Amino acid sequence: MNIYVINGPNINLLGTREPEIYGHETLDSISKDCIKKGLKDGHDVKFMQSNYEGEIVEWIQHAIKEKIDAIVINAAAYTHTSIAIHDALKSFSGFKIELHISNPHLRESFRHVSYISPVVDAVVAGLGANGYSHVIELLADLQKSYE
Ligand code: CA2
Repeated sequence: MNIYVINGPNINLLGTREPEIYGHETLDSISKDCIKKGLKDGHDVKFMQSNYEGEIVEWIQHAIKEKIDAIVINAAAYTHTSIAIHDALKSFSGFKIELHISNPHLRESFRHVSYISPVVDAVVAGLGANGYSHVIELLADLQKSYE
């Protein structure tokens, strides 16, 4: 499978601040781990992070054009605000997983609404940074069970 792992604003700060919420791992180490685990199963995993909503929309459009098999998206704060990312994901017909490091439902009420959840196949939240590699490991099986 060709897999895009798309990360939204401030995820580049992982491992540098708020370790009690987001842990000690950096995005770089998470991405290296996922690429390695993906390769083992024959997946091509591409990691991306942007602080800009439009750039995330463009990556999703690129995934549509290139017929990428799956998108794993942690839209970060845009989860709770972005109709643009919702609309772009709706047009992507591959397998889609919304991922969060923390469980937003245990946090402030403004994090309880997701504009992403209605347009994805599955949501993974609260597994910490390990959630990324778990999802990559399970992706091929998950996709089959959702077909
Ligand atoms: O739990 C998640 O993965 C979130 O998507 C993270 C977002 C937050 O707005 C969502 O409600 C839940 C925030 C990402 C900020 O990442 C930081 C990492 C380290 C230090 C500061 C921020």
